[in-house]
Parts: sequence; structure tokens; C-alpha cells
Amino acid sequence: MSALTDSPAWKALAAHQRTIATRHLREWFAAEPGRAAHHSFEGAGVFADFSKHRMDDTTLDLLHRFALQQDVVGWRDRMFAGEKINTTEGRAALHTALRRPPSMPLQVDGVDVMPAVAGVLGRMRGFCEAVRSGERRGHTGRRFTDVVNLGIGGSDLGPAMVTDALQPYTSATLRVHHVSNVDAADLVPRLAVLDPETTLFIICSKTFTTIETITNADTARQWLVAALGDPRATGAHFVAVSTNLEGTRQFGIDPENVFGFWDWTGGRFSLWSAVGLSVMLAAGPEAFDELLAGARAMDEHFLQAPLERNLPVRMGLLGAWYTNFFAATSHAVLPYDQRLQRLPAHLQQLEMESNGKSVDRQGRRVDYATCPILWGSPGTNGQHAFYQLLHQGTLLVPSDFIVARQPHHADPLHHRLLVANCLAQTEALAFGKTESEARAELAQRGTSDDRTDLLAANQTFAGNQPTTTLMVERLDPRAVGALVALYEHKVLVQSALWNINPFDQWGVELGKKLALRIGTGLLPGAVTIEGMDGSTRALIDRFRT
Ligand code: G6Q
Repeated sequence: MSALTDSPAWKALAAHQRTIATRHLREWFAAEPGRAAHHSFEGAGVFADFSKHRMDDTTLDLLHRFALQQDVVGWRDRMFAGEKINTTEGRAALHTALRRPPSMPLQVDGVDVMPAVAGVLGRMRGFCEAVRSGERRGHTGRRFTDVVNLGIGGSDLGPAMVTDALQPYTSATLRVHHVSNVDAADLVPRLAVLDPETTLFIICSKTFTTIETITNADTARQWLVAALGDPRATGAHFVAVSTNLEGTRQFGIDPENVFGFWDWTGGRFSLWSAVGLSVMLAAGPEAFDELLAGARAMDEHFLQAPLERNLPVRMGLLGAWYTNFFAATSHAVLPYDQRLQRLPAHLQQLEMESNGKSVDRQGRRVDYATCPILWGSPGTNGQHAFYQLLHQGTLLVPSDFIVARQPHHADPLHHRLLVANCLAQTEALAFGKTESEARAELAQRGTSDDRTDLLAANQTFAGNQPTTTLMVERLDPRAVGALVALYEHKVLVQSALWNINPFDQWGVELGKKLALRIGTGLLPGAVTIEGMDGSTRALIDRFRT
């Protein structure tokens, strides 16, 4: 038994779970007429209804004690203060500095980082305005029509997701693409429809050593130089976002065209930095400022709201409640907004790369579950696919439903149907349909007695699936910033609850090293790699022959 599972707060929650484990959301709602209002609150423009959760005030009280015991507030404050809480890499985790008011100094290693943050943001603005206005052009003097962000993981998922989310705010004359996979099927068909004279590439890589991104950048450069017949064209068509200035210089990128950031910005938390350059090119500097303002508003909410009405704290605690005390192994994110189609993928990295760990901060193996599998896709599409499992499968899957009150389009019918579906699903998941209700419906339809038993069993819905409904007024840049920051802080809260470091990613590092080693082994005539397992060696041989 670890210190955590032996702790008073943990044991109290486990005991409480046993008393309410079989209680149904129908009962919670019947017993508490004002339940919806009691368990709903708002922060940074995000309204959250937590009433469809398997909890009561005692649960919440015990969860808050858990948060206090695990020093959630202390970890939050240490993160915002720039302490080196990423201990395995000896770094601070200061993505919040990227959206902090520039007038508020923040010291890291004795240096105020805010002037540098403001400096890069200012250069990004200048660059984006020049590209968007046509002042800055390609090698042959033509205006840019397309931007391709070459990056992967944290250097792709965040900016790609936000660019999609802000589509109503994006320029009609500058198309922004995101290419990540080393599989040429990602880059090559994209290049085939682009005009080299009017295409700008952003090589987006914190380390500038990531093989996928560098390989894609090399291929793109060859394509450009071959088409324009002049190696100097690279200078006008390539910019870089990186912390590795030596790497960008070696690639041939003028330091003027490099937008830097800092080792205290983790990849999956980096969209607020120069990694967001593609977002700013697509939606413009003002929209980017609004995005930062939305995230800042959520930072302030996280810092100031009491635990009881703090959105990231509540979401983190409820996640742990189901993971650790109901053995839930997955969590669904279901945005009822087509523009958030890439949000689940971004959050998958954010949560699973951060808290998918099995040793605690002291390096001891944990004896409790940490991050569940996060998955999801936009509604209503998912309703016609995997929702069957949510309604009638055997697994407990807590989920987040996300919806905007107002659409960007002027079609009330579509939006009303979208919202109706979102609300109907949370209702059905919570309350289900009892067997007697199913039987009554069958009787009304005149179903024969010999069919009733079978059909009633199949048309019964257990319900009691917990959901959070998050509603924003409109999916504008501010709302997107607030939503993403909400999940970032949920990650911090859960890392404190589980006593793990959410800011390193040794699992990703391992993959990068192994692929390099095997890559050389795949070359024709390569010598056999020493110490390789039989299966991998046989697969290499099969590839080579
Ligand atoms: C993010 C991860 C990882 C990283 C990519 C790209 O937190 O560390 O997804 O972002 O591996 O790394 P580079 O930006 O260094 O190319």
C-alpha cells in the first residue's frame, strides 16, 4: 500500500464509494429538486453542469479534502510561480507565462521572462501582418496563398486543432495546412496541389531534431528548390519555430526568420507560444490575442475561484473519482461542434502524455490507476457509431459534452438540432430507460407477449453514465482559449492528486531513439543490429528482402 492509498482522504473516499456505488442518477435527482443549479457554475465564460455525476455534497466534501491533502493549491501556485516542478528535466512549466499580462514580471533563474515573451509575440505579429497584407512575398515576388506547418505532436496537434476551431475567423486568401506524419502520404499529395511560388513553410520543432519534421522539411525544400530553380528561394519560403537556433541555422534559415520559445514550454502546452504562428497567420494577430486572453481568464479563474467552484479542480477531482474509485478506464470528450473535431486528439496528447505515468514524483511505482484513456469525436456523428456502447455496453465511461449556445452561421434549424442532440444524449445517458418503461412502450405498440421479454431486455437502458456539459456562448477565440486552458489545468490538478510529474514524456523519447536505431538497420546491406529481439530482427529482414 502506498502513502496515497493509505492516506485518510483516499480511504474516506473508498469507504464513501461503497455506500453510494449502486445509487442511480434518477435517485439523486429525485431527492434533490434543485440539483442542476446546485452543481452548475461558470468560470472564464465556460458554463459547466456537473449535476449528472454520481456524487452528492458528501462526495464533494471528501474530494475537496483529497485535493487539500494532495496540495493541489500548492502545485498550482508553484507552477504559476515558475518553480522547476518538472523535476526529471529540471525545468519550470510556464505555459501560463505565455498568456500573462506583459506588465507582470516573472523570474525564471533570476531573469524576468516577460520581455522575451512579449518580444517574440511582437515579432510574430509583425511577420503575420506582413504575410497577410502581401507585403512579404515569395522568392518570385508573388503573394503567399498557402502556409504549411511542418511539425508533429505538440508542434502540430495544438495549432492544427485551434486553426480548425477558429475557421470563421480565418483569412479567405491564406490557407493554412498542417502536415505531421513522416508517411509521405501526408506531405506529398498536399504539395501536389500547392504552388511553390506562393507557399510558405513553417518548420515547427522545439528541438529541431525530430526526424519526422526534419525529413518533411527536407522534402519540402527539395520540392521548392527544384520548382523555382534557385536554392536561395529557401530563405523567402521557410521560417522556423524552435528553441534550437544552431539547428535552424544549419538548415539555412536566417535568424530573422526564426521564432523562438523556451525550454519551460512543454510541447503539448506550446500552442500559446510561437508554435501558434500558423494559428496567427490563419486567424490574424487580433484573434490570437483573444485566444491568449481566454486562456488568461481561465488561469485567473483557476487561481482565484475557491476549490468548490473551480472548474479545473472539479473536472480533475471527478476524473479521479471515477478512475480510482469506480475503476473507469476511459474518458470521452464529445464536442457538439464540427470545428472542434481535432480537440479530442489534442486532449489525448495533453492528458495521456502528461499523466500516463506509473511512477510517482519520488520514482516509486504507483499502486493506483493514473490517467484513463481519453478518446472521442464530434457529435452528432458519434451517436451513429460508438454511443451504443455508452448507452448499453458494460463499461463506465464518464464523458464531457461541449457545445456553444450560438453558432457562427445563420441557420437556426441546424444549430437547434445539434444542441437538442447534445442535451438528449446527456439525458439518456444519465437516466436511461427502465425495463418497465420499455415494457410499457412495447405494450403500447401492441407487441406480442412472446416477443416482449426479449425486446424489453434489449430496449432497457441502464443509464447512470456520468457526464459534464460544458457550454460556451459562442466558439470564438476567447472561448477556445478558455476551454483548452481548462483542460491544461485539469492535467495539473490530477497530477497533484496522483503525485506524478505531468511535464516530462520519457515514453516519447524512447520511441524517437528506437526509430533512429532501426532506421539504419532497414538500409539495404545494413549490418545486423546487435542485441535486437528475434521478432524485430525477423521483421527487419522481411522488409529488406
Ligand atoms: C509534447 C511532446 C512531443 C513533441 C513532439 C515534437 O509534449 O514532447 O509530442 O511535441 O515530439 O517535438 P519537437 O517540437 O521537438 O519536434
